[in-house]
Amino acid sequence: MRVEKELRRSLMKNALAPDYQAIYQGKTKTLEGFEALARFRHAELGTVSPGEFIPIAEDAGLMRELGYSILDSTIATIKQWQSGVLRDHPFYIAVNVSAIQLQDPYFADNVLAKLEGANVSPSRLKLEVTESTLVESFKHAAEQIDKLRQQGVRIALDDFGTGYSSLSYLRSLAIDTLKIDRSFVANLHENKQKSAIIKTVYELATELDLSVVAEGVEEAEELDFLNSIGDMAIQGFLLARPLPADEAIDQLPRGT
Ligand code: G
Ligand code: G
Ligand code: NA
Ligand code: MN
Repeated sequence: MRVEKELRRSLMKNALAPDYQAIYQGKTKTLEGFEALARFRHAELGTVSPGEFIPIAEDAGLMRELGYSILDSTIATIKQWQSGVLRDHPFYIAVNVSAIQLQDPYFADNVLAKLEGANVSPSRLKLEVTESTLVESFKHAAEQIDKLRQQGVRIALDDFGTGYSSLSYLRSLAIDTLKIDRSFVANLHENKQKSAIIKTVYELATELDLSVVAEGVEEAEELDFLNSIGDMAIQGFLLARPLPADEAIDQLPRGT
């Protein structure tokens, strides 16, 4: 109840800025893009994790507004970086989208209008969807996704491999990127099952012309192993933590 009330108040004040976690190409270590991760910082409640406040926002009917607030922050950040420190760099920022957002028949139109209004190219934005996002109303979600992709917004299938029908989504939905869930990445160099699964997912993605992001890379051994499989992008605490916009830029390697 307390979290809900404070969320409402923060939404009204526009006080919910996401953190940004850098994503790098595994072999070259060049910057590829970022993932925006919602953060709710409150003077008394402290930092409430999205794992906690997103279900509350959904139950309270605040997810639509929260989702647009995170998109607005992200688009403002893209606009700032593309004309500043990351001028001439083809970075993107990926935003997580929940089921409720994708059922809005105007979601794609609204996102595209926001991009246009900010003079930000749709290719700068990637949206991350999970199987559970799609399960609710696949047809409606797929329509929104197709519309966004037609204009150049890219789509990643997040937490890949954790659901029970990941493969059927690959058949029926046009996407750009597979994000291999971090449960497969943790200690993969010491685990035959995990390394076999990642190799197979990588081959599948390559056959389907999808790019791959491995999530939750924490150890140098994991990175080495992933690089031995092929060209993929790497996200994880080993290379970067989620940070507020200014800090995310400050910690980039020189010459990025
Ligand atoms: O940042 P963290 O690991 O605590 O995130 C926990 C969960 O919250 C993850 O599953 C992540 O995808 C989700 N999440 C983070 N930011 C957003 C957001 O802006 N919108 C939605 N729908 N989910 C988010
Ligand atoms: O569900 P989703 O994949 O969107 O969740 C991303 C979450 O993973 C974010 O909340 C982020 O904080 C977290 N995360 C990012 N990198 C790492 C990592 O290296 N290790 C762990 N344990 N979590 C990570
Ligand atoms: Na994500
Ligand atoms: Mn994920």
